[in-house]
Amino acid sequence: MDLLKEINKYKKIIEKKLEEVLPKEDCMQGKLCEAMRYSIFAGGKRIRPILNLKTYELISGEGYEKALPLAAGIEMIHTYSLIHDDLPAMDNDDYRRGKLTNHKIYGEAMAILAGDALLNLSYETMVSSILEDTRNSLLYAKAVKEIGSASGIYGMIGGQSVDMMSSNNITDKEKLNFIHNNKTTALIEASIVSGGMLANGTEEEIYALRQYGKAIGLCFQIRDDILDKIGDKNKIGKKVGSDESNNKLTYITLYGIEKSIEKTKELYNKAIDSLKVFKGKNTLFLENLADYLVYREN
Ligand code: GRG
Repeated sequence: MDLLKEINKYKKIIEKKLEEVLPKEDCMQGKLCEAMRYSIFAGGKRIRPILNLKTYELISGEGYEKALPLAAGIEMIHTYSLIHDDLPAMDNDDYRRGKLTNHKIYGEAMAILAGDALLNLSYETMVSSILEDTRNSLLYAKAVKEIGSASGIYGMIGGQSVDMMSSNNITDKEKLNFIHNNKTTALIEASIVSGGMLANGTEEEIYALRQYGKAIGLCFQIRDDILDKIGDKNKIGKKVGSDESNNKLTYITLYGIEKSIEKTKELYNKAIDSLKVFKGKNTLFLENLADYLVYREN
């Protein structure tokens, strides 16, 4: 299987759906729509929505179509979090994905509104499925609850808040795990688990997906920290390997590069192990994606 070809195929599917649900640039709200579109179409990898569609396919044995509203919603949540994370009040970044950040182009007030509008549109898009596909309402509702919980105080926002309030006490392993598990892993895990929930997966299947999600979510974050430190993350304006990245509490500051690389490999094995329950089903994409996350260069 050509993983990159498959990723690109699903990226296009997701981008078509995003195009369908996002407001057009010439809308009445003017700059707001432009700002929303700017970040949504700024070249993200679409890892989370791809995982959502692929997991739905794995568990349901059907095509991805029913999961598309969830996948689009997840990408809107992810994009809003990046817009807000880049704001001066948070990370104060000038560049993201090699392009100027949203507030650098549209100003802080509009960037806040664009993030808020994406967050609301995400739930409008996902909840529409509950109303439109009434035979599967309960499954959609379960999936949306999973995504909402992983994005809020008990997930991404909770992790971000603890991260912001942390001093750089590099011995605080428990805190580092809490931050990673919530800030980054929770939404990745929910992208995977919600696909399985919409497909009406068994308890055993959902458990296995959760374990897979936890392993690749953490692996994704550690790889991100490794790339921040040594790699070319295409982050113009962010000083790779500099004091700016040294100051942050990360796996690298706690364990060093070698041990962190070892940890990503350990997590890869865990992720692959958790897929063993899907005997007879095609888990090749999820296996290859775990491999890609361990070795990714951006
Ligand atoms: C501000 C509510 C709020 C939350 C912020 C996601 C997040 C929480 C902060 C982002 C900071 C960061 C760089 C985290 C490391 C891992 C991560 C989420 C990277 C970005 O995700 P990718 O690589 O991004 O999937 P692309 O650009 O491919 O969409």
